[in-house]
Amino acid sequence: MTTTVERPALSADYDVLIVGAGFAGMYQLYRLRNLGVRTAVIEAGSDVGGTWYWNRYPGARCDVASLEYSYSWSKDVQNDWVWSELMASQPEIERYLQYVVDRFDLRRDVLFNTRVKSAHYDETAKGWTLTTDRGDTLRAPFTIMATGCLSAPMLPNIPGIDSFQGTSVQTSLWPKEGVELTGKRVGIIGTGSSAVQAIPEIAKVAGSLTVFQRTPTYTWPANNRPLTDEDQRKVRETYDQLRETERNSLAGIALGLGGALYAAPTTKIMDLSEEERRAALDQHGFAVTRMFADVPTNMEANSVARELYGEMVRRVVKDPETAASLMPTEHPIGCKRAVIDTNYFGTFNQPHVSLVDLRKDPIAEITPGGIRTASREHDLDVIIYATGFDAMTGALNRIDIRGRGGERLIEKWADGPRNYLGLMVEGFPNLFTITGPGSPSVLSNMMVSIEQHVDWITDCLEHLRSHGIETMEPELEAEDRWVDHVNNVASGTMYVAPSCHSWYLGENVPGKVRQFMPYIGGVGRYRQKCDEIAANGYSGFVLGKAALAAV
Ligand code: FAD
Ligand code: N01
Repeated sequence: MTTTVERPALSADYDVLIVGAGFAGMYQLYRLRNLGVRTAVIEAGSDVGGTWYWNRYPGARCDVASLEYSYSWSKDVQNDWVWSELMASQPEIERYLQYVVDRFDLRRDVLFNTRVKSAHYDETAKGWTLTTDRGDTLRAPFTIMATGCLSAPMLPNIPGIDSFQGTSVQTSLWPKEGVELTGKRVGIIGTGSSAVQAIPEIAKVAGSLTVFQRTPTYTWPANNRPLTDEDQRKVRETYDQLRETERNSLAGIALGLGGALYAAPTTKIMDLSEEERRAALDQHGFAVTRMFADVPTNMEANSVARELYGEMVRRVVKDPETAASLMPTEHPIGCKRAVIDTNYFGTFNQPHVSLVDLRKDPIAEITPGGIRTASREHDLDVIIYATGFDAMTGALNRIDIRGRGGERLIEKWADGPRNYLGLMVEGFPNLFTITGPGSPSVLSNMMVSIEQHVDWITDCLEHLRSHGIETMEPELEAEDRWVDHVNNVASGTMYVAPSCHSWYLGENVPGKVRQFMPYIGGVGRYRQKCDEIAANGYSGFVLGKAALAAV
């Protein structure tokens, strides 16, 4: 059920402002309301959902089992909600969040259709002033950015992009009313997770589908399926244990439910004979490359796995030229975010689906009638941009955020994001970021990381209130140490290999400095660190009026 609410009247007395009404913002609102804290949420969209409100493209679904990619904080919700599939589709995930929001009556504190333009720290008032695109000014001592890591859509800078006379649409801004694709000549630019999910679905209805690929993708079968009563019963019996395992794991995933982020394997591909490798390929198909411990860490093992992957592409894709173009050759397996699919490669065997390999035949321009590549014009009715996001820092940098002394966050982060624990930034007191850079965030089941951050922030605010502390921000040394630690643990891994180009590194955004943004240390270890810091009276943070007055 979706309940339309009037825009709530603004108050002069907020304690905390939250920006964003996705899974993070809604759980944060719930926690703060229970503390009796006066809170408003500001959301650009017309409803809750965040990622699952904006990304409505055909085929959109999660790739972590929904029984795990769901809130754990309400046992009632956990017991009452029934997921229909192993990995739920966008409409079901959106419905789920709407159900939670209705159940706890959360909408009444959200200002929808309202985008925060600026957030400035006022040193005299010791608080934040936010302005919006609707002319609002909101003030509160604390602000929490629940603005999302994959919420700042990227449109490529291709000449003529505005000249197209047909329908242009981004997967990440897919209109609620849908896009007419039936019988149309559809072109899609990009072959990341969004495109890989969308392509097989669009091929089912389009008159023709042309895929414009710059970098081929390693993608693994989703093995999605309907969930049985037996599946649900088994999980419900051990839910508490499962959630505890998630919280202390590497990637926020417990064993045995499937999804893209599997348990760490132990066998090494380099220990297998050629015959054994072939046998593994016959048995496991594409998934073979994810089953060996040395593939993510040893370049030679990675190359062997790449050969097997290529062999698998050739087995599935009938046209040898298309198969060759679809085979990733330049980057190692595991350096980019895992992609999962349902019949991605098989889709290219359909006569109305074609691939344009942009490495051989680059896009020259968008024209009124379609896309012109170096070799020819492709006439299209619809162009879909599945071209990704300015990840992790994009949503924050699109707000004019200024801290002490008017320092701009975008300038502080000009050489890459700097913060403490991914939670707070030196020079920006009383500003929290949920799943910010420098935290496990996008390397995990995000639901686990979101809940951990919301709980930590809520406990922290309670601590500040009960100790009469007005301000909090990281010490510069603590921040520097944390940034060094985040970089050190990532160095030498596949993620930062010179041949790797990924949004984790910010390389998809022109001008963005190459820095691996999430924290690779694992959600369990990270949680422990955050808890220790809190237990030590928030070590590494400067607390209170007196300390800050001296800065
Ligand atoms: P979001 O859901 O991104 O919500 C942020 C909200 O903030 C948005 O609604 C946005 O409109 C709002 N906002 C931003 N800036 C402003 C502003 N200036 N003013 C007002 N409002 C603003 N993660 C997983 O762990 N597993 C998955 O299977 C998975 N699948 C994904 C599939 C897709 C297609 C995408 C794009 C991401 C996926 N993710 C997945 C990551 C996903 O983003 C997170 O799991 C999670 O939904 C993030 O929730 P959030 O509330 O932190 O942010
Ligand atoms: O974006 P991407 P996405 N010309 O950045 C191409 C999550 N997610 O929206 O690699 C031509 O991965 C670009 O090419 P290249 C998940 O975390 C999860 O697909 O830069 N091509 C690439 O192919 C994911 O990682 C799910 O050479 C251009 C594509 O566009 C993240 O969101 C589903 C181009 C962008 O791929 C982002 O995924 C969907 C240009 N000018 C999303 N510019 C799940 O299944 C860009 N490209 C859980």
